[in-house]
Amino acid sequence: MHGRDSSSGAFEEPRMVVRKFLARPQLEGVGAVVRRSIGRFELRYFDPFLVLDEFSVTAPAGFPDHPHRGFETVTYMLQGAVTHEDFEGHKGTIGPGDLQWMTAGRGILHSEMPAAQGTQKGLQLWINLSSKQKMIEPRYQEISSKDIAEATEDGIKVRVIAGEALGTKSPVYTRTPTMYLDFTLKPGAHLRQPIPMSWNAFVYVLEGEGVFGSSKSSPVTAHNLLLLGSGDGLEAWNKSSKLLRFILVGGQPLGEPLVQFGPFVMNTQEEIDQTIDDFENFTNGFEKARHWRSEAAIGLDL
Ligand code: FJE
Ligand code: FE
Repeated sequence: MHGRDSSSGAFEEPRMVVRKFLARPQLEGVGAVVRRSIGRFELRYFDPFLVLDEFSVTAPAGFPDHPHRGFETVTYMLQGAVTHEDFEGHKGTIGPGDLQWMTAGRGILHSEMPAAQGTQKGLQLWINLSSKQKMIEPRYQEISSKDIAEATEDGIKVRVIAGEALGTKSPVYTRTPTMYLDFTLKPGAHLRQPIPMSWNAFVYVLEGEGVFGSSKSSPVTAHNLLLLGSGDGLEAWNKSSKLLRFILVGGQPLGEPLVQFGPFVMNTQEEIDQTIDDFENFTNGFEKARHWRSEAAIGLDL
């Protein structure tokens, strides 16, 4: 076969695993536990990805009122539910399998708190925005589990959060071009998934054990992040007797300077200074932060 046909899973140069990180639990927010892979000290930034957290939160722990500017947060629920409310009055609850793709742009102040008994689990990915898009109007894309595109083929199930797989496309609009695929492979299944050549891409294992890159490599278990090297696709195998579940995420690198101060991500120190000024003085997108507190924070008397 000649040329490239991304819809049929054809590619020429499989990507190998170049680095592996085990994400261990740490405390974030108020009493919440996250397994942070991207965004920790040894892996500050994997352009365009700033943070990948596998979070676990049980009331009264959570992520009360905090701001964001200059990037997007993508929250994908695995178990339980999280209620979010922001300073514009946007409020909602996302449950198992639901997705919230939030473009913070010039500024969001919000809370993200448990909405059910027991432990709420999910993934939160922070995707950087280009310098031209950092100050755009905030926007949400929310997709409930039943509306997330799914495809099944030869022992492989994919939920297409962003991008395309097995001929199925996600309706999510990505400002920084991104693919985000949730794969479940039955025992014996073999996946071949195209990835654009120039993109950075990683795998994060959620459940079971998988063989990635080369069929001879050792199996990788849950909570491991795998950075993929150059190439135009991923090969993965489930050689175990249990289900294998992992996400495959890829994005077009921005190649821009990065200055981060917590939840503010800009290109220069000047822009960060301006952002702190805007947040303290309720300007340039933070106007509504002046008189706002979340109902969650009021209820907890924070
Ligand atoms: C944040 C610390 C934080 N990972 N996963 C500092 F914890 C957060 C934050 C989150 C977060 C929220 C959810 Cl729902 C899931 C998360 C970090 O809110 F924004 C800063 N700045
Ligand atoms: Fe947040």
